[in-house]
Amino acid sequence: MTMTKEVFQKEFCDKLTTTFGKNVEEATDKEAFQAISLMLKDELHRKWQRTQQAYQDQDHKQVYYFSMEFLLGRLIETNLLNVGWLNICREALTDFGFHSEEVFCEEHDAGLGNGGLGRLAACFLDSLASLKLPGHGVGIRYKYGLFQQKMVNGYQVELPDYWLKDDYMWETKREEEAVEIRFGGTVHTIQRDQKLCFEHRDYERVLAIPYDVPIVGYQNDVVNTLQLWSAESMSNHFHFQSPNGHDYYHYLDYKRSVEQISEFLYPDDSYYEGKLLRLKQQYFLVSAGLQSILQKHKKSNLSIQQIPDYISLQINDTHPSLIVPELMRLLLDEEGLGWDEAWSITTSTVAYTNHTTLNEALETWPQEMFQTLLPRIYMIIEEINERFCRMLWHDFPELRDSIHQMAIISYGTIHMAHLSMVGSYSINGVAKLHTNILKKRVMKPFYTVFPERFNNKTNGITHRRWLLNANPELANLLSTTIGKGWIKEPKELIQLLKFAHDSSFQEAISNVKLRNKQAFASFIYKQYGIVIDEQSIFDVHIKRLHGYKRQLLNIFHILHLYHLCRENPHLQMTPRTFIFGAKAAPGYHFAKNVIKLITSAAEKINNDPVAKDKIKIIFLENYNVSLAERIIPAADVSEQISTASKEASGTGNMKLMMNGALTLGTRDGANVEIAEMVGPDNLFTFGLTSEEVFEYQRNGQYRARDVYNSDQRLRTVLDQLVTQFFSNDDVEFKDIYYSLLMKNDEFFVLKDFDSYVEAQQLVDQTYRHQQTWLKKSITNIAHSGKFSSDRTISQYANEIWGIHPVEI
Ligand code: 26W
Repeated sequence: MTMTKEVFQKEFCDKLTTTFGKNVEEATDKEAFQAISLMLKDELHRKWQRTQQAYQDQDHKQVYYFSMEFLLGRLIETNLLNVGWLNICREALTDFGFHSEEVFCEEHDAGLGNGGLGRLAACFLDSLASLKLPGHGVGIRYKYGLFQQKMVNGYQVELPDYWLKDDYMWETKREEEAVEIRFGGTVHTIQRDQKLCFEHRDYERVLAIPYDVPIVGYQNDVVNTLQLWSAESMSNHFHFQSPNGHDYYHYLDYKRSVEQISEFLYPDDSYYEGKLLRLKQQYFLVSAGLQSILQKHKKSNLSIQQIPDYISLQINDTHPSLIVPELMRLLLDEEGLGWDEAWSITTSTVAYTNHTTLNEALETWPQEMFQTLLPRIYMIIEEINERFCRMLWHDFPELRDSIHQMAIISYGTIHMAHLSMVGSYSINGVAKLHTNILKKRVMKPFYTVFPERFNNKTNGITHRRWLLNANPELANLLSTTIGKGWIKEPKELIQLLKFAHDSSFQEAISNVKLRNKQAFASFIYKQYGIVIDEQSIFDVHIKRLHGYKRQLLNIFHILHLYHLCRENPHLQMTPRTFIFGAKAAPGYHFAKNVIKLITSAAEKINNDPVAKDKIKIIFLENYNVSLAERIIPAADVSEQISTASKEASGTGNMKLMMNGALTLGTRDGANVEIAEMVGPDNLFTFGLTSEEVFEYQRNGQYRARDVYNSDQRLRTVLDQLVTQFFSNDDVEFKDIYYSLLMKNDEFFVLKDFDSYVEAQQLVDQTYRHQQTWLKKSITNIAHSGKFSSDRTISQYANEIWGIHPVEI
């Protein structure tokens, strides 16, 4: 039956009655949300079953995207849009006196990820389903997602994110598909039928239970699966026999330690810490996911040798890289294959994506800890390592001096990136520049050995969430101007170029932006009681807080502007609202200091009459996916100012350009490709190039102190950090000061300052010519189609996975 408003309203009322015993007048927003999700669930589950049946019947290769993070945000709007009910639902709710936005906000934002890597995984799932591709996610059902950030006196305080408190409406528990995971114990070598076998004894047993979340394609009947695994204890692991209660207390200890495994998401982004529990999580994910995939494979009467023809396993960074030895273990110990055959299957099935070249983010594990937790897996890695090093010695004499740098295990440390490269058939970076840096520098010797494995897949974002849903007014304007084709084929946005100079279209674009800015301003007023000027430039810096992302450079420029205002109260400048949103890893001292610096500057500047009509600083509390959906449509300027070479790609840059913001950026990550598309006149580029950064790192000739000494503006700003400029507490920003002057400014903040100030002046001047600005803005939207994750996923499907669309 096709859905109409009348049918929707009737079913909605029925659901309210049968679930809550209420009618529409009595129902709360939360109950309304739950009723809608239940209606959707009925619809989705039918399509879900049909999709899975079609995948089985039609004998398709499927891909599984293994990731420790899926940063989904809310799903209600996506699901409504994708089944074609969104407008009907909005109208129906309005008729009944609900505000649809408030009803949708009842869904808890699912924050099972830190930042870029986790959000990318969520965008990829959306594109897989929307392109009718048989691809699924495999992750962990953390009881607590990324912490909630609360600001107290300008400091970040972390609170637990208990997102499951009201039941997660989209998940289905599949107890019957549980599998067992084994930790610890000892491995014994035994002879069985002339064959050497490995027997794992005295291990701890953990039950892994999958919770399936439907991933709905855009109006195409496809529903794929995100399988999230939860750890539970096995009561039959114990024999309750002791009369003094010892067994029972042992059981309680065991239960607590098991449930810890899927308890919370580690809040570290691009900074690695070798925590035992994280290693447990990684093996738990990989072993549970793989066992369940292999079971399904065997059920469809396919042979083990056919695995590479029917399955691709993509690993999202090295976090799931234990998939290599775990697949080997299953093939050797459970299926009885020989090493060579098992290795050939494994290395034709696993593919690896790298998301960072930062040294401090590369995963390694201490051999001893690893061996105790995963004795059999360790043995397999040892064997992989030995064979790999032997191969290098024989086949690559020119690399003999590098073998110790390429080994998987060296000096008591296991290198997960090495394991990932040796064990997979594809190794990809996430933007052109990043892939070249991998090939030419970070992974150079591996590129010599496996040149055919390396490839680039520039990231993308789902335009359905980030344009169609987040910015409905702009989406409507685009559709009335160039037709609706862009929704299915985002590259069609290029037709907008014809209208870049059209003054009535410019005006329409400008009106949409203004209304989005007004909506955001009223949100800010409600939330923080701060009034912001809708006519000011909304200058947006939203991403995790990290040294290399250089929020510090931004705030230094603001402090400099403030100084100019104080010197000259009649300063000519376009009013600006600087908007920050960022969480810092709880243990990252420097990042937390930068947050405090931003909030202290906000406190001082926002309350100074001299700067009143010129500068406002907003630090948004608890930046997450849902908040991003509010800010991005209202942004004028997109801050993408990482130290060149450090940001693998960036994806916020793409979301912002797609919504008409102009990039102010370094030549880093995907900024390079954005610049290539829109041309140098349609964004603001500044700063050192990656090659210059590498050269300084090599020759050691950068002297931060010289820059400080020779630039009066920087001296003023930096000295304020250690005097009583912000408050009475003069120690607060000493660490930032020292990191720049004593530790020689690792991220070249001072070095790029002059060039950044100049670029910011150009932003100011350009904004004064609204027609010029709007032309640039339209040009950005027109070229943003390339950065849809539909393009990215098509490339993965064709060039890495070999999977094809399925007709349901
Ligand atoms: C083990 C600690 C840890 C945790 C997360 C190390 C590294 C990570 C991720 C790889 C960090 C991350 O999210 N990287 C980002 O990935 C995005 C998607 O490809 C890119 O757009 C960003 O540039 C990159 O920083």
